[in-house]
Amino acid sequence: DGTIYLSDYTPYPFDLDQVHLTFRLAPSATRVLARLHLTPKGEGASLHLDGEDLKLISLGIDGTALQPADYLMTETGLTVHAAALPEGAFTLETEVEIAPNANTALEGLYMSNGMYCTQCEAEGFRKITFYPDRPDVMARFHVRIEGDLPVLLSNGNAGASGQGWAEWDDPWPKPAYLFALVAGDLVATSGKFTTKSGLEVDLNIWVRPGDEDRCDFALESLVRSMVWDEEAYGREYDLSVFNLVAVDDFNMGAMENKGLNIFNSKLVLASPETATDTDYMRIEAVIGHEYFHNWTGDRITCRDWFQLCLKEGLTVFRDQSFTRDVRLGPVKRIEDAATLRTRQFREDQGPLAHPPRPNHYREINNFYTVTVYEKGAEIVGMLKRLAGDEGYRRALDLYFDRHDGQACTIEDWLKVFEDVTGRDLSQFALWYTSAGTPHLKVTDTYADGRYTLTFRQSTPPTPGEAEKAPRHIPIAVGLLDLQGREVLSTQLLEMTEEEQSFSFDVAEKPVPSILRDFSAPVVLQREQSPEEQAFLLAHDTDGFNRWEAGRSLAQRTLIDMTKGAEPAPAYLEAIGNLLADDTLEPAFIAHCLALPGEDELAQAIFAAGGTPDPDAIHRARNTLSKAIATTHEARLAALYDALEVKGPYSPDAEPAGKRGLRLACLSLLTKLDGGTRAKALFDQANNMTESFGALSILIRAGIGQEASQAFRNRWQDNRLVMDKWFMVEVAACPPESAVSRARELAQDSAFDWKNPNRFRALVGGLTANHAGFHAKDGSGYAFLADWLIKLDPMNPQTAARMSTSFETWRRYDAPRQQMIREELTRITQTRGLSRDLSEMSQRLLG
Ligand code: HT7
Ligand code: ZN
Repeated sequence: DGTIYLSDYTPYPFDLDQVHLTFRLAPSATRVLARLHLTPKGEGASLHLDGEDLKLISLGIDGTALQPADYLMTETGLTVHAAALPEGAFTLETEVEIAPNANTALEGLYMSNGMYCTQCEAEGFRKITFYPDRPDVMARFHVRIEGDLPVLLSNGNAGASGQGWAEWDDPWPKPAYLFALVAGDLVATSGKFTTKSGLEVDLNIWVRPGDEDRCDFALESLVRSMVWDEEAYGREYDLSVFNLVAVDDFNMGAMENKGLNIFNSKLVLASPETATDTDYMRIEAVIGHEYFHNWTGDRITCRDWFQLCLKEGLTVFRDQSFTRDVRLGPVKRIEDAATLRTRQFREDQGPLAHPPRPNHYREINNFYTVTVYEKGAEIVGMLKRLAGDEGYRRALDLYFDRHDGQACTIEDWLKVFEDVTGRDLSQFALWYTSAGTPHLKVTDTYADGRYTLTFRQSTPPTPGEAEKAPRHIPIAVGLLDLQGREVLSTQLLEMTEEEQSFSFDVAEKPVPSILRDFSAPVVLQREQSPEEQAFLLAHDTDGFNRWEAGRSLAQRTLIDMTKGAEPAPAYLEAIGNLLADDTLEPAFIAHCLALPGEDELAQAIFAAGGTPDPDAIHRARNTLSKAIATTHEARLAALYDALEVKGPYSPDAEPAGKRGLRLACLSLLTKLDGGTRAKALFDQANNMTESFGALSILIRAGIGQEASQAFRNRWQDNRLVMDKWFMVEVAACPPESAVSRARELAQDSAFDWKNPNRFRALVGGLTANHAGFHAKDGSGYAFLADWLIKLDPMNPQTAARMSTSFETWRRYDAPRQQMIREELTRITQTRGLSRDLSEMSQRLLG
């Protein structure tokens, strides 16, 4: 069935040291001429090159055309028989024709608003020319571009150029997935950077004319990333130019092509009027992420796609550390851990669960997942805890020294930690090779001055993996006395057995603070009274666990409320204490005030053996918000007034934290004031954070029509702001009208469904509206399935990615399960379904 297995890996039988490519650009008939300098590693191997949707014009070796009997061409590639190959090194020459303007899948060479651009990861290069399109074949690329366009870019350093042509040389060997080409009418915002070793680098952010006034923040973020990587990891940039291009049509966030990063324009363009604080933060994080790939991805790449989390997990870990260091501080850990728990734990709980390093796949594009990225980053974080800061830095130095220029595996990565620390990491390796989230049950005893914590681990089964061996789990623990003083500062306990106890000598029975800083991606299960949770929310010295105590208290309160309980007084009182504590950072209070999301509550109810009722969850959240607002109205109103940020907008963490808390207060106050404050803020706001924040609050309260119309009128010509509008119109609207609003907007002339950002805004907006998507009559499911079927022939990657909204189907009641199964079956039975969506819908059905 086309499944590819890790155990089948074999090295490529040829070395490919140099590649010469010439592009003669034309929208419907681009010619690609390739010269590949190949040397056989042994004797008798035939030469296989990947290739899809290519029209072969000519094929030769060392200047002589090949005869039809010398090779075999199929839908997936071209094989030159061993007998037709000369002995020793040779040059293979091909010429093919491709049609970028017909490429709607946005993979390979395609067009976006008249501009040529490429996306080659994971297997897009085979749509450009015949080539060994696998990450362990690394070559030096020389590129010539011919086209009547003002800007012609490729990887590496600029070579000769003239009117209508340009040459580029990349001195660093790279796999084909890092190849890039951009050609169009573009303008640059430029800067310079000098590396620690004195290399002068030109920096350019390329955008469409008209967008150049929104590039400054991207350029500043790039410089911050370059400085940070030198300081935190000792890694310097290695070319004389770094080009970054923004495109409007892009399947993911961005791409780390060597020396020529290509970005979704929403992750580049920002001005105070058009981008929110969250947008600014994401732009900086993703610019950092792609830049950091230069070492963790480009200089050291993956041997095969099973090793994807080698580059992605490590690079996410690096970008998270960057944001924490330059911007958010400890609040960043709360955000990252919360994302992991809502999104990755959800994946682990359902039919798509897979190990961070999978051992088989049908379509690799379906494995760019939260498990590979975010759980991959958590694993790196655990390694750092086990090795210590200094051990981690030595391990990374060794990794860069030992593997520069290579295509590596997870085993190579773990070996550097073993060599540096002298530890045996064979049990730890299970984090990479096994799926699922361990559950950690904790009990405690106190007798004769000894406090004992006993942990028992178990991991629920995941598809294809019924039995789970115990993991090596680093558990950070601290102990507090009853006055809230720390009697044991943070200790790292290492659990390796199924059940294990750890004892501490303390004068009185302490309150434990377990899994500090979220030291491992596990579900902690511990009987805790609401009073103890409130105590930790008030006193824990660990920021993450302090937030976590409030979070679990809120979750317990809300789950009880779905069963008819009243809001818990202990929770309302704890929130009051928090609002009155002026020693706390506004951003931290804002995180504590935010109630768990509806999907997160559904996940928790299911994990505890229940069946979530989406409407009851929605009602409970509304009721609790109103109770918080009523109980603390005066304090919320005072905070709202005091937190106003005056003066020109800055996206820095401090004003952004204030705006975040102010909007959280506003959201609660709107439950009581009929929207007076929110309307006033919407009218007065001079920045998108407050304008969009107020709009969302008004729509959520069911009183947003006027503001929504005004917002649309003002921003109808701005693509990125209109994406926000489409999204919030559906995501925030009352659940009972979510599907009808989505249907209505799907008919709107501004709904360009072929643009992935717009599609994700509208269709993703509905799936983000938990109770709306799970409407009792199944209309949300049908809407999603209809659109996936429609998008699939056009853009299979985005269709497959969006299908993950169905992954939670087993949580719900029998009628909802049945309706989702029917929609998934309808998708699988669609004729001509892509490999992407076909694999996803089959896995989703389980
Ligand atoms: N490494 C990049 C992955 C990516 C991608 C994968 C499949 C299809 C389209 C894609 N665009 C970008 C992005 C990153 O993780 O940095
Ligand atoms: Zn990445």
